[in-house]
Amino acid sequence: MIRKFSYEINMEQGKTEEAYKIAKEKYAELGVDTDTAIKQMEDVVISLHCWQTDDVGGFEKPDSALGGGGIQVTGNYPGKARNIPELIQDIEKVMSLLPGKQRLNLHAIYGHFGDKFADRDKITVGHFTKWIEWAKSKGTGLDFNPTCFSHPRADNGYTLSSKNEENRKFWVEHVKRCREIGAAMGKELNTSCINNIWIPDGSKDIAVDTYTHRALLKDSLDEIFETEYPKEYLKDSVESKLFGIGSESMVVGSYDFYLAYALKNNKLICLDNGHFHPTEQVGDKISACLQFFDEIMLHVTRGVRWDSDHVVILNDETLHIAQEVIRANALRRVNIGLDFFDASLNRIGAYVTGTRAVQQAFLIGLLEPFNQLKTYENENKYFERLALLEIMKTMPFGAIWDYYCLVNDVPAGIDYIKEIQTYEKDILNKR
Ligand code: RNT
Ligand code: ZN
Repeated sequence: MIRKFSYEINMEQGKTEEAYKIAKEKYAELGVDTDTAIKQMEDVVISLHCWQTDDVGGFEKPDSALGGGGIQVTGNYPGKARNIPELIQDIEKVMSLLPGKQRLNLHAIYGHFGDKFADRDKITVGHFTKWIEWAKSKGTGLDFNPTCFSHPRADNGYTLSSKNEENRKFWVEHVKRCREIGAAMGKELNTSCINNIWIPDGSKDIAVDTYTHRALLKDSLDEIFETEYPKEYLKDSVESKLFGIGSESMVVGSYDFYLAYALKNNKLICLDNGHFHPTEQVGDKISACLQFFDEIMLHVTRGVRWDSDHVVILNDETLHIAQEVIRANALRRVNIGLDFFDASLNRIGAYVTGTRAVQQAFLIGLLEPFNQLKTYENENKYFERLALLEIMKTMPFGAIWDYYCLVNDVPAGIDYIKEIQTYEKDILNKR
């Protein structure tokens, strides 16, 4: 943290507290208790996606890099994490600048492989024991993801739905091992690990035998899920997509496919809001899915035109997702993960900005006068409902957010920008 003289801190703290007091009164006029909202933020646990620190490269081999799979990272801003110690350093920096609680979401390519390469069908819990130890020491949970891309066996665009039986088996084995690793994480850490399956399978141009590919995917998943783990250790989720780079015309793991599969097989559905048509709203899917699923998983991201992984900002989409979770009173049923990667700006700054945006969206959701809005709605008072929703947009939310940061002992307002600049100068630029 940047050092400040104590009188400066006291002054700033005083101003933050004063602004909070006034804002608290404003919200109270609308029947909203800001202290309660801040308390409820304890249930907003964000699973940090480790891959923002190194452009989804992973550490299987020296100089591993993201290859294919319908996702792409652009930019070469200096300071990318080149190994696990650097990644941990970055993650800990990110965590030190975030209020609230976090978990860490690892991909299979982030194991401790040392100089002994282990192919994806050979990874074991042993490659992740150090991560488990790290998580224990931080008191945080871990989530996990098979890595079904950046690999020669994924080169022709198909993995779990491949017609090449040898390749399909290879990926089935990989995902099975990932579940075993995830279950070990959950068991050791006393908090269930979500193992989220996303595959890049699809076709750039018109595909005709979609039926067979989807049948193969179904068979692969059935085989993968044959082993059952207690849900206190492991939860499985499946992530759909509309299209990707190189899979523009057909994606095997579409929303219809996974929604049906997950429901029928008691799995979680993972909604990545970058994976739908731009006029579709993931916010609106939440109360629908929650009628049928005990829990769902989110990948909060920002889609920009054809790309699904820009740094999250506090836009209407992020807000709508958070509001719908809060309105459904479903914080404990919705697992909040992040998914963005951008190498064109300070990665750690982007990471903190994106995560804070999600946290802000949830805090705004918690500060909504939901009962009043619902009453208007029930009474067909639609002008009043609309007016109040509009009024909420100009409420002094910033003062509540700053206070929330203050009580969490993390920089409020613009202070984290300086923190990131210092980190860049002292750490990132020396890599
Ligand atoms: C890709 C999916 C998937 C990945 C990560 C790295 O479109 O969103 O979640 O981004 O597994
Ligand atoms: Zn995703």
